[in-house]
Amino acid sequence: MIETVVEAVVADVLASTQVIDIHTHLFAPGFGSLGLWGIDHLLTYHYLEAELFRSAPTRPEEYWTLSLAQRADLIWKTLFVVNNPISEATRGVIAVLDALGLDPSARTLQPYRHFFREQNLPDHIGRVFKLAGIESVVMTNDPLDPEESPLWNDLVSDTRFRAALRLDRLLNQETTLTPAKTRDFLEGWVTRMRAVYMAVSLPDSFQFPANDRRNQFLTEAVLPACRDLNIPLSLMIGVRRQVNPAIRLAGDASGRADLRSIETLCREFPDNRFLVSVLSRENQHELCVYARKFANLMPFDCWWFLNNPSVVEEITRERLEMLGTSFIPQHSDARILEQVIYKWRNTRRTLAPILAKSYRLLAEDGRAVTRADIERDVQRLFRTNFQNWTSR
Ligand code: HDL
Ligand code: ZN
Repeated sequence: MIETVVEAVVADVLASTQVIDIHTHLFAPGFGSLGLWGIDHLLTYHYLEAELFRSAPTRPEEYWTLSLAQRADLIWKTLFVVNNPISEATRGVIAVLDALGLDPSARTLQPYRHFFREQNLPDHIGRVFKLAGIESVVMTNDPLDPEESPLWNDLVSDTRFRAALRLDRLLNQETTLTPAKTRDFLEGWVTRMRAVYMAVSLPDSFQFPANDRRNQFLTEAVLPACRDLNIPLSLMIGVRRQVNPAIRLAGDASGRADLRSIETLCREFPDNRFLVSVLSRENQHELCVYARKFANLMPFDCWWFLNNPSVVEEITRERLEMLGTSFIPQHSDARILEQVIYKWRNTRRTLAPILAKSYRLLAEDGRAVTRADIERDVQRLFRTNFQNWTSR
């Protein structure tokens, strides 16, 4: 295939392959108001709140006294009217409005509020998933969340929304549970949720081994439970939580972690499978090296502050160079339903030239690829790596 044809075929295969979005903060319709959607939530996304405070004189303490609609109006005026929406997160809202057939240049939110008021959620979810090219998403479910926990009692399941059991409260905060009771607790909830993996976000200071409560619960409860239930453990390492509490969800930062913790975990627990995402750009290359050492380590995604084309390109190229297609390139981390439209448009747009370049180099070195070859690679990156990792 010649150069332009390869690019076009890669773009077409990416566009026509439905992806499994392995980490989101979305909720199935049965979770009611926990599931966020619509223009006011899109605009009060914490990525945009962080940008607001850099471009408006409003202080956080004043901002938090405003209603949701007032906060959304302020963000729209500041980041979309007074300034051009050229950051990733602001341009994303424009892409969502455009994909939904709305004129993204309105000066007020009224026309968008009218549109979303007209939507019926189940149909809207179907339309949004189709526009985003996603087959299903994995939620982030916390059985210790007093708001979420009771909703599992008589939940109407929706196969487009799979569960992941999130362990942050259990592992990063004091609870009354012992390690032994925790193991039973986890096995019960994985069964109830039909969770496809367990997950925890960890600080940049995370160490394993270490003589601390988190290590004890990992060793005596979480890792044995994951092994016996045959599900992976997702480790998301490098968060520095609440460096600026005044801006709430937007107040977290990132830090370089000591990835020897992953080395020890993968080596000492060979019967466990690990999904690993690290938040610091400086940790990415060594994560690839560790993935070459341990076949029970699956690097995944360009997480949070890394989900920007300039960084995604670097991370994805080094993964392809060192791991072939044996990694999971992206998740959306969407918190508001319609965000999957722009997050997956951006991922496909960034991936296309990177994959095309890999095929061009392969052709130059003696082997041209067919469309079927490209389809096989994209299926693996977008779907089967995750399916195989979670369903052995
Ligand atoms: O801990 C996590 O799962 C992170 O993704 C946080 O939720 C973060 O606030 C976020 O939304 N990142 O995109
Ligand atoms: Zn997340």
